[in-house]
Amino acid sequence: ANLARILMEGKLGGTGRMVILPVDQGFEHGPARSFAPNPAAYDPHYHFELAIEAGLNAYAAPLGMIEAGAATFAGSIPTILKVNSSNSLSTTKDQAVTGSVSDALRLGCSAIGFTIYPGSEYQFEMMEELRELAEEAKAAGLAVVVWSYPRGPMLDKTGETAFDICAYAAHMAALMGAHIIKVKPPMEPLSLEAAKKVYVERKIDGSDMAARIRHIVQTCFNGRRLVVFSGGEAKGTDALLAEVKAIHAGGGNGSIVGRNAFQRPKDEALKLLASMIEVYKSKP
Ligand code: FBP
Repeated sequence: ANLARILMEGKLGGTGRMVILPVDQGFEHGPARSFAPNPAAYDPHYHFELAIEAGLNAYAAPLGMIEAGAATFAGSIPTILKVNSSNSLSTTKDQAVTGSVSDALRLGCSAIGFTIYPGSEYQFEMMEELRELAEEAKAAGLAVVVWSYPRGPMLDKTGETAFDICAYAAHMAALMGAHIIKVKPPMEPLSLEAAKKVYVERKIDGSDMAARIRHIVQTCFNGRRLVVFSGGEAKGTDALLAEVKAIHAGGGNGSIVGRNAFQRPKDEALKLLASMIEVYKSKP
């Protein structure tokens, strides 16, 4: 029922496609890097209002952000409580557990959100934490959203978003029981030597973004799980919409876009989100 709440909400309700606003960048990158480009975004209410006015499917944030808006906005839009977080002051590729299933229930959230870093020295601890929290969340009827972001000693910056690595990370999130899987848009080239051979031999098409998205969806149980793609650092409207069109053409379920939305003035953000929704409503 909680997953259905997310899928049925907003302007994309009932289409199987979704756009979600994630605002955990204050934790992950710090407040100045996140909110100074649009100071209105220091206010947690701003993000609830933006997500509601844009007609999005859900709003995802850490505990403090959801608590600060709960009294005013509870029930107005499905929320995803981000229950772990990293920060840019740390040199380790790890996340601390910063919220609980009982917090999510108390705040009327529809889901918990959890980040794993496949490839990091701490990946197994993160996966074990996810296992426990996901079991508890599902027992309470909450959906589970997993941010699967590869990083660690064997991956350079390009490797983190390489096609084979993204597919591997997405598949692991599906295996961990995620209802919604969030990865970065997959890029060329392939990263692992072994994967290069397999991908070429098995003729897995990674020639363009839509083909790569199609493969990521395939690795998430052939479309039996929902896959959404993040927006990344602020970029131009045309570049973002081109990516969204490729996600849609490749059968992805949607976008989870933070900085590209809340770092713009609100009217521009609303315009951009409306254009993204139009793409997802169109025939792929
Ligand atoms: P953006 O659209 O701003 O990229 O948000 C997506 C997101 O997953 C956030 O939820 C998270 O804070 C951020 O990206 C993490 O990015 P990174 O780990 O690459 O710094």
